[in-house]
Formats: sequence, structure tokens, C-alpha cells
Amino acid sequence: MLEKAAKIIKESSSIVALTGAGVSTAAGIPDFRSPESGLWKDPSKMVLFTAFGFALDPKGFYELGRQLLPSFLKAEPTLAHYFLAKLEHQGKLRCVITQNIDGLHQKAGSKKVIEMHGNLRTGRCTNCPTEYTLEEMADKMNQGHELPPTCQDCQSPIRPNIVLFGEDLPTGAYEEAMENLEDCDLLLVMGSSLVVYPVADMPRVVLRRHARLIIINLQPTQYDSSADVSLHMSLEEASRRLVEALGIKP
Ligand code: CNA
Repeated sequence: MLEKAAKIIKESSSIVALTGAGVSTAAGIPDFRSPESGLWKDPSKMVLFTAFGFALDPKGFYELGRQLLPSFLKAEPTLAHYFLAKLEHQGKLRCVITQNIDGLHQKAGSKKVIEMHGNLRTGRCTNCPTEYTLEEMADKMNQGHELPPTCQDCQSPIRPNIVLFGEDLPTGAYEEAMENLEDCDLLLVMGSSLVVYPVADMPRVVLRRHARLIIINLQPTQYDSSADVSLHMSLEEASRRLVEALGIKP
């Protein structure tokens, strides 16, 4: 099956990658839904990632954020991130659509990255127009500081520029993703459970057009039976073998 995936990638010239938290677990950042290591094995954490949960309990959100922040700050791209950056560099991949907020695609060298759920690089006050960098937010989250971190101008809680469940996507992100999906010849899904909408509908767009679909994910997804290839294996192994099969130089 991996050989078939390599063949399809070789034959494609306008690839879109759709990535989720699974591309970054090997970098030390936990995902949501992996059964053993996912953050949601503790269901009480789910609500903290909703707009309602944040508004109700910003301190709880940041208590978890304080635990997770070091893994985001020290994470380095994985082979899967580098693999996609190389495909773009070769002119085969037109963009990465990502649900991730960790910035690792850009760190690996990907230029065209559509961030569907925002990113951690910046934040903003929940009340006034003041904006913050990740470094400023991290300083305010250090041990000894009271949580939630608050705005220097109006003392309201500040928040990262990520999309919480129940919030709108960043302006233009959906339209830009759809334009690329309408034109691609292959959608390569990596490390996503494909359950968060509207992203979870994107494979359907490609299947409707009879473009090809490859899914690489440890757990099954709702699209496995419709995909040209569906590989239930780790992205580290799949990326290593695809790099080899495609003759991609480091
Ligand atoms: P998810 O629902 O947690 O699914 C991740 C999927 O990846 C699971 O089905 C796993 O089986 C699979 N997986 C985990 N590790 C590997 C691996 N090494 N190789 C292959 N497959 C693996 O995450 P989704 O991205 O689908 O859901 C969307 C959420 C998760 C978005 O809102 C993100 O913002 C959010 N998220 C992002 C990050 C990040 O930026 N790194 C981390 C945690 C959550």
C-alpha cells in the first residue's frame, strides 16, 4: 500500500496536504484524540477548548496552557513536516492546509500554509484592541504570575489567536483552502481524525471531483473506504519510507 501511495504522489503535480495534530505528536506535542496520549482522555479538558469554556474558566484554560506551553516552545519539525516542505520545494505541492496551531510546517520550510485554526504566535486582549506576541504571553504565564494573564491596558484576560470550538475560522482561510481543493489532483491527509468540521468535509470536495485521496493516520477515519490509499501507520515510518521511495534528498 505504501508503494501505491508513493506511485500516486509521483504521478501528481498539484498536491494539497491536509494535516492535523498527528503530524506533531512525534515532536512531543500531544493531540486531542489518540486513545492513550491524547489530551481528551480526560474529558473535563474538552470544555476548556470551547469559546464558552474559555469565557467561563480562563484560569482553567491557562492552567492547562501552562503545562502544555513548554512542549510547544521546544518542539522541532518532524520528518512528516520536512517531507511536505520538500514536496512544495519540488513544485509538486501547492499548499498545506493545517488544523495545527504550532507553526511547525513553517519552521520546516513550508511557505504556503493555510492555518484553519489560527496559531500560537500572537494573542489579543478579550476586551480591547491590544495585541501580544507569544513571548509576551509566555512571560505572563510564568510560574509565580497569577492566571489568567491580563491585558496591560485594561486588565481583561488575554487569549491566544487560536480558534476555539464554536468560533469562526480566520477570515479568508476557508475560501483559500477551498480554492486549492478545487484545483488539486491529490489530497494527502496526514495525522487527522477528520472529525472537526468544516475541515472534516474537505476530503468530500476532492472525492466529488474524482481527484485522488491518500490518508495516513494511526486510527481509522470516516473516509478510509473512499480513499485511493489509507495507511494506518505512524507518520514517522510512512514519511521515512515515502522519502526513500520518491528519492527525495535531505
Ligand atoms: P485529533 O482529533 O487529535 O486527531 C489526531 C489523529 O492523529 C488521531 O486520529 C491519531 O490516530 C493520529 N496520530 C497521532 N499521532 C500519530 C502519528 N505519529 N502518526 C500517524 N497518526 C498519528 O487532531 P485533529 O488535528 O484531527 O483535530 C483537530 C484539532 C486538534 C484542531 O483544532 C487542532 O488545533 C487541535 N490540536 C492541534 C495541536 C497542534 O497544533 N500540534 C495539538 C493538539 C490539538
